[in-house]
Amino acid sequence: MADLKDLAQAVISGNAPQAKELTQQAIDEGTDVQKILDEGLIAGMSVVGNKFKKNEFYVPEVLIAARAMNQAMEVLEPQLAKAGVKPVATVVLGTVKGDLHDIGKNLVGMMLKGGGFKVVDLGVDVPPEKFVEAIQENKANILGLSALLTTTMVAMKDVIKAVKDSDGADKAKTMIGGAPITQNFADEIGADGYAPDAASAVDKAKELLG
Ligand code: B1M
Repeated sequence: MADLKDLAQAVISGNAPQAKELTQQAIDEGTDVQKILDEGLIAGMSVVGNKFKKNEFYVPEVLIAARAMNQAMEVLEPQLAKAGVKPVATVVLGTVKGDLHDIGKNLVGMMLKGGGFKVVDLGVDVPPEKFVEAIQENKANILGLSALLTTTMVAMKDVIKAVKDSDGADKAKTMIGGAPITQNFADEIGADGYAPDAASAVDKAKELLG
């Protein structure tokens, strides 16, 4: 019988073939798909997030674990859809206008997916109106903004203003991050939350949902 602890461990150690195989085995054995997601994949990514926060894991280990989780998710997703399992919430994510850095943003996206969120990633150099449109189209609950340059972090203020002034998108909570960002800056521009790293972004997103 597929043990979900082994599945979590396959994710933690970044063993994608094993993660896929154990997910398929659990499905074939009739294990509840929500349980496979929660006690296998999300449990594994949550350990990865904690290790990353404690500097026990670095970027490469997180990327390898996220790849294992993504491949197992490809096996699980059709079953989740069939069973009507909904994501925790939807996050629209992107790097602000003028900024091309996306390594940290991608890590945040992967950790959010690992936490059970649906992530709509708009990429880099995203203007405020694109964020607003994507929140409206996807009925997103959270907007996540990333910036790595002191010259582009100010663009976050424009996005938050555009979101607050919009029709409907203003319901989304806003979360920001990136190397030059601080809690003080988040407060100053009226963002609802700030997270210093990808694992904390998952905790912050959950906190923002209440
Ligand atoms: Co650029 N760059 N870069 N660069 N680059 C920096 C940021 C810089 C600090 C380097 C330096 O001078 N020491 C400097 C900024 C200085 C400043 O603004 N004060 C800089 C500069 C100046 C530039 C250019 C202007 C250089 C030039 O052309 N003259 C240029 C700008 C291009 C542009 O964006 N318009 C540029 C270009 C590039 C590359 C394209 C070559 C490349 C980016 C490749 C890519 O991303 N695909 C690059 C890189 C790689 C860096 C450094 C070396 C590394 C950034 C990185 O990926 N870190 C960086 C120096 C450094 O940080 N040591 C630098 C790893 C990543 C995992 O961390 O992105 O911080 P980070 O993400 C973390 C957290 O910040 C947080 O979680 C992540 C994971 O824990 N986080 C969030 C991030 N987003 C979040 C969102 C959240 C929550 C948390 O909620 C939504």
